[in-house]
Order: sequence, then C-alpha cells, then structure tokens
Amino acid sequence: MTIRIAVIGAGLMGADHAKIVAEELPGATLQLVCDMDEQRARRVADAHGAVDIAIDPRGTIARRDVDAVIVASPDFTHAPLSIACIAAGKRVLCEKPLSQSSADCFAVMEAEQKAGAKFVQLGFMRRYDRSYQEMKRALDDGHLGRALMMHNFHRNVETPAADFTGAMAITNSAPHEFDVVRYVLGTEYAAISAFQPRRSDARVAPVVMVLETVDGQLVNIEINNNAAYGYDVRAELIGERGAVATNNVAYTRVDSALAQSTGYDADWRTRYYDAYRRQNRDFLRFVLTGEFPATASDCWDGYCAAIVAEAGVTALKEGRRVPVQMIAKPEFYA
Ligand code: ISE
Repeated sequence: MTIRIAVIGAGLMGADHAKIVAEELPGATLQLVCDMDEQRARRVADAHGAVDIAIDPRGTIARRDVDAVIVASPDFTHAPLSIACIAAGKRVLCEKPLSQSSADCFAVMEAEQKAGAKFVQLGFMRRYDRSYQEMKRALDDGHLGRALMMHNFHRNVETPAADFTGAMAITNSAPHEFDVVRYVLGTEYAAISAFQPRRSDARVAPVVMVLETVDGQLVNIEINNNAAYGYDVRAELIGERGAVATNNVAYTRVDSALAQSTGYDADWRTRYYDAYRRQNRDFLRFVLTGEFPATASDCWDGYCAAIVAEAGVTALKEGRRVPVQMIAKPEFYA
C-alpha cells in the first residue's frame, strides 16, 4: 500500500517537500502538486515525477486519490487549509507557522478537538535536527544542572521575499526559536521584550528579543534576516553546572594562504535537509498509524508560537516588556 501525498504550494518549500516525498519516503507517492500558478505546479511536478497537478487547494484536499496533504503555501493559507484537511479526515503536515494569528490557531485546535483526533503535524523541523536533540538530551540527562539561559542566533543571507517586514522577523522567522527553545527547555514563556538596531539602508534590521520563561529562565533570540554572509543558526544552553552549544555543520575545511575556513549553507533547505527528511518520515508513520509522533509539534505548539509572536510584535512596536498570556492547555493536547 502506498500513501498518496499532495503537496500544496510549489514555491521554495513546496518544491523541497515534493523532492523529499519523491526521493526519501519509501511507501509514499507524490500524487499531486497544487499551485495557483499552473506553470509552477507543472515545473515542480515534472521535476519530481508527480502523477498530476492542480490549481485549487480545496479541490485537491477533497480528491479521492489523495490520502494525505503537505501544506507549503503562503503563511496566511496554513490555518484554513489545515481546517479543510481536518474536515476531509486527512492528515496534514503543515509548514510553520500554523498562523501568524493565535485566534486562527485556536480555530484549528477547535476543529481538531471536534474531530476527536489529531490531524495536523506542524513543520517545526528544528526538533528533528541532531544538534537540538543532543542539546535536549544533555539537559534531560541532568549533567548540566538546571537550565539558566539559552542564547540563539538566526541569520539569513537576505530576506526571503521582497515584502518581508521587520514584524515578520518575529512572526515568520523567530517561531522556529520560540518552538525549539520550548521543546528543549520544556517550559513556556512569561514575557517578551524586543529591540532593533538601526541599519544604514532600508533593509529589514535585526530584531533582538529577550524572553522570560515561567520557570525563571532567560532566553535571547537574535533574528538577522539580512546578515549577508551565510545561513547561520546557533544556540547555546547554559545550565548551573555546564553549557552545551550547537556546532555549525561543515563537512570540509579549507586551509590556504595562512588561513582556515569552512563554508555556510545559503539557506535552511540544505542546512536542515536531514531534519526535514526525518520529520516527513515521521509524518508518513503518522498517516499510516494515526499515532502522533513524539518529536513533532502539534496545533498547541503552533498556538504557543503564535501567541509569543503576537506579544513580540507589540513589544517591538511599543518598546515595552509584554506579558505572554496564554489560554490553559486543553486536555486534548496534554
Ligand atoms: C523561513 O520561512 C524559514 O522557515 C527559515 O527556516 C528561516 O530561516 C527564515 O528566516 C524564514 O523566513
């Protein structure tokens, strides 16, 4: 039996998911690539041997020859398309963020609870990256003592789209950190402050956030969407008896002209390829067994990331520390 997967959205991430489904998921078929731009759908479908293409996402979800869905269309479509998948009784791997609005995330949670089962796996793929997994293990083993702080750097070469704004550093890029830090520390946030230095040009400037957790830890996150030199993501966790830092992944090193150098990835798709592959394999198991993967993030995690992002945007705009006020965690997600 093969699971027939439709990929909705044939942009950067959709193309990557189509490739992973076609090449790295034994037991899955790339059934269909859907994009409003038919040519783009065709290009990605042809590149990865999809059976068919479509331009209508809702029609795609309803099709009888589609068993499961990957949503990789723009952020604002994630929540409504996830709800459509729940209504159709189909499991969905939805790219992050679930929504930039916590109210929309809440609506997806409601739909899932009404359906009585989890349908949405959220694409916070950093949880599948070995460096964060080892960091979590080191903390959970107890060697580091109680966690005190976590430092995070997230640097892109340049903003991924021309319409990328400063607020999107918080709503589109930082949710990775919001999620993976919660995952590693096993806690929630209590408050957030946000700051921005001034650039000499009109490009989006870095955003620096300081978060306080409900357990009294401090977390700082630097998002620099226009770092120019490479895709560079780092984290360091400081405990009371030790610290653990992620290493940059570089398979080779060049020694030349009295210097030593290693390379950077150009973006997240190559840096986290293995994490995406492992995440998508877990999704396939989820579709086959109905058991939600232990490592993956769910709609509750999506809600948590969105509510922190909303508080972060307010903190930046109003130049003040903003409390993070979350609803109580529904029993369904316990
Ligand atoms: C993008 O949407 C991602 O998810 C990338 O991982 C992140 O590095 C980038 O900043 C986001 O815009």
